[in-house]
Amino acid sequence: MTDYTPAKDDKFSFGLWTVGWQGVDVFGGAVRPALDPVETVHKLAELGAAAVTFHDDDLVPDDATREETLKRFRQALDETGLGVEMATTNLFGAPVFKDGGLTANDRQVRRYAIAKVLRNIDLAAELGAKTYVLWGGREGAESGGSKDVAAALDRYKEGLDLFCAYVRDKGYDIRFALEPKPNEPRGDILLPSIGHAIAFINELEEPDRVGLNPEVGHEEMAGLNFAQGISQALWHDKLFHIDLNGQHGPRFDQDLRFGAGNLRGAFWTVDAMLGAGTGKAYDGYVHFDYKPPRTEDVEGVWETARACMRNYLILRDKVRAFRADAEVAEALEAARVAELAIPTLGEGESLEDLRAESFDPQALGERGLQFERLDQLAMEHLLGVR
Ligand SMILES: [Mn+2]
Repeated sequence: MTDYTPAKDDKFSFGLWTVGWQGVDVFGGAVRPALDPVETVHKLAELGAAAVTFHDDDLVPDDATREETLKRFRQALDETGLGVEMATTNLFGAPVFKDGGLTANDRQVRRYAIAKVLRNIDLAAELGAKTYVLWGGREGAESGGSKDVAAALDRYKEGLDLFCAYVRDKGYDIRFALEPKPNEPRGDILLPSIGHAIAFINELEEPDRVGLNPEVGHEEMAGLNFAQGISQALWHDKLFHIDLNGQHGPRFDQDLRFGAGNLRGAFWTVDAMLGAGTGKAYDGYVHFDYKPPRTEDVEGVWETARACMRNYLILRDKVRAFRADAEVAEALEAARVAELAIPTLGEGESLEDLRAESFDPQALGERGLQFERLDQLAMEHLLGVR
C-alpha cells in the first residue's frame, strides 16, 4: 500500500460524538454547528470508514422524534453500507448522573440508569452492534468520605451482572466492554486502569461476556504504557474493542487524533494490535475516540477523521516493515527476545535439578542485552530512513 486509502477491510469506525463534538469545554461554548448523524454516516462512508458507533443521546437527543430519527439513520446506513459495530449509554451528561449512574449513592438514580442502558441495548441489538461499551466517567468521587468504594463496586457488579443476564435471556449477540479512565470528569474514577478493570471482571457472574475497551489517552493520562496494557488485555483474551486517539502524557484528556501526541507509543500500539509479542492479534474494529480541536471548522473535522485512518495505515506499514527487516531479526536474536518464550524450568526437570546447576551471576551480569540497537532500528523505521 502506498496511498494509504482506507478500505472496508481495515474496519475503521468512529463515534458520532467524535466528529460531532461541537467544541464545548469547561472554558468555552460551542464553536461548530451540530452535525446531523445522517450527514456523518454519509461523510464517514465517503472517507472509507466501515462502521459508526453512538451513545443513545448522540443518536436520539429528543425522545419526541425518536422513531423519525431512527428511520432516517437506518436509511443512511442502508444507502452507504456503513455498519453499527458498537453502542454505549450516556450515563454522564445529564444532571441526574452527577454522582454516577450504576454507582450513584441515590438508589433511584441507579434504577433509572439501568433502565436507560437496557433501552439502548435493545436498539444496539436491533442495529447489529456486537459490542456494548460502558465508560463510567461519573462513577467515582472528588472526596474520600462521600463514596463507599466497596459498596460502589458491589453495585457496579450488580449492574454488569444484570446486563449480562439480560442479553443472555434476550439471545442478543452482544459482549460488554469496560472503558477504564483514571480521572476526568470525576476527581477519581472507579476502575481507573486496564488492570483494575480486568481484576473486577473476574468477580462478575458471567466474566466471559465482559472485556475491555481501553483508550490510548486514558492510560497515558495515568503515565501508563498503552501498548503493554493492551498486550496484557490480549493475554487475558479481554481486548474486546479499542479506542485509538492521541495524548501528550499525564495532563487533561486531550483526545487528539490518532498518531498525534505520543507517536512512538502509537507505533508500539499498532505493533501490539498486530499481535507482536502476544502472538494474538486484535481482530475487532479499529475505533477512533477523539475530539477534533476547537480550532477546526467542519472541513477541519473531516481532515482529522481522514488523518486518524491515514496515520493508522502508515504506522501499520512501518510496523510490518520493521518486523520484516532482516537486521531487526538479528537484533531481536541478539536481545534474546525469543528466549523469553522458553519456560524457565525445562520439561521433566525438577526444582532440585535447577538448584543443582552452577550459575555464574557475575558473568550473567556483565552480558549486554543490546536493547538499544533494536530500539534504534524501530526509531529509524518510524523516522522513515529505513
Ligand atoms: Mn473512549
